[in-house]
Amino acid sequence: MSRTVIHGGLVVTASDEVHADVLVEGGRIAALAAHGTDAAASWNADRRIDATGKYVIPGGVDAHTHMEMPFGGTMSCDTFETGTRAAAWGGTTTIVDFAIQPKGGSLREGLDTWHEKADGRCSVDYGFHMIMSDVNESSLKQMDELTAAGVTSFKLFTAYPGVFYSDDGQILRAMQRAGTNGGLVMMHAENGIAIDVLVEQALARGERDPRHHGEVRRALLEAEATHRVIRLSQVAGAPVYVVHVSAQEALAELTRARDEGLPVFGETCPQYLFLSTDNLAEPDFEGAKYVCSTPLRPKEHQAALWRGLRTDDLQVVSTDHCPFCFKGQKDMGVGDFSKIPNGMPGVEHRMDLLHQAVVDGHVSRRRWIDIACAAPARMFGLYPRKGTIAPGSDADIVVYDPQAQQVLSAGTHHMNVDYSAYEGKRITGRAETVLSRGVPVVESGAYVGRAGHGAYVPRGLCQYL
Ligand code: DUC
Ligand code: ZN
Ligand code: ZN
Repeated sequence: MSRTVIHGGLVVTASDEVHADVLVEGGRIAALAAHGTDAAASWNADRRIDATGKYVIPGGVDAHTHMEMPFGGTMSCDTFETGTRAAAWGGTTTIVDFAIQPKGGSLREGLDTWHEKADGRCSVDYGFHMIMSDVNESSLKQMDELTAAGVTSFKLFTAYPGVFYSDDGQILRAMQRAGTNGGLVMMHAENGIAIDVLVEQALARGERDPRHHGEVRRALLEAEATHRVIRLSQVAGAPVYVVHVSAQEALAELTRARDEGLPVFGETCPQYLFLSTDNLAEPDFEGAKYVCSTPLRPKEHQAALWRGLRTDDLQVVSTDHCPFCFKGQKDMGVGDFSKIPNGMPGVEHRMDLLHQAVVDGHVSRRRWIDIACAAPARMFGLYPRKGTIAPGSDADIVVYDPQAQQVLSAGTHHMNVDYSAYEGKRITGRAETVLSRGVPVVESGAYVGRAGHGAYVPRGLCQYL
């Protein structure tokens, strides 16, 4: 069995910061020992990685991606191959992507389709959630089967009428079912029925630019839907996880419910922490690059989101990586913002942007690892296999250089999309070496991985309950 020692670095997990050497045997972490001790010095190894002056952190867990997702009349433009390679570049070693139940079809059919897309193509490990686009007697029953098979979370939408939308009765039934089989319902919380009215009225007034996407998807309509799904989950006696929270009013609903002691959880994404409606208002249709749902909000919301991350009212930062090229995809909505495919690229930059947040003083180093690695792993039944550095855990390890300087750009990123949402942004920090189950996928700043190394990971139940 091959042995690797990572020595001299500062091991940072959600709970600790220690100067320790890490012994990797096969694909797992075998031991940690304080740096400079006889124990660490006695380890023989085939490979030694010098992490002096670097952080040794768990590989990132991005619990919200959409590779090759058919949406808005087109397909998100990262495949599992290109998207997981970009993830590896940025120090993310596990993604959880969303398989989709076809309308009128079964959850199993959706899952099989997503397995076909991913199988043999991924650079890093992956799991699946299931989007339920047709909640009925049969699909409700299938939730039990999927939960037992390691797909333990189900996304429903109060948005996108006619596409993914579920009504309150369907949502309640799915939550009740999850309450009995241990699954976790994830909610896209925006009042899609009301939004569609506002879209129609805005277009009729001649408001057709990308910025109107943000205006019609009102913060109050996110807050209203967030309140509703929280109360439905309370009635069902089941937990709920609200995805991509962007409005401070929606966060306030989560905070209130958590103060009441309810098992409600929330995720936000880097785009809501670093970007704003100012980007949506960029001229010459450039704002389309930032069209996603929930939408970007005015800058003032960012402070509330950072505070929510510090106070644990938000537990997870995922990307909602759903890239569409500016040319040939986003431009489907020239002259009509409602036809712009919703989604933004980001899987490569989450770890770096959140490290920048450490540098900027928004979160501590350990909280960085918590929201980007440990909490998503615990939330989605992957812990402690993923999300930490401990004996027995998968050796998904990043040697992170906290001093490295980089400038984010479409010219240098590895996602298969023709723009960067963070073009020109300076970042302090960079993943230098990335191991996936002990195998190098990025080494000294070069990709050395392989499509097909990444394995499907069946997940356990939410570990927050
Ligand atoms: N929001 C997006 O912006 N894209 C994909 C799906 C979603 O809910
Ligand atoms: Zn969504
Ligand atoms: Zn999404």
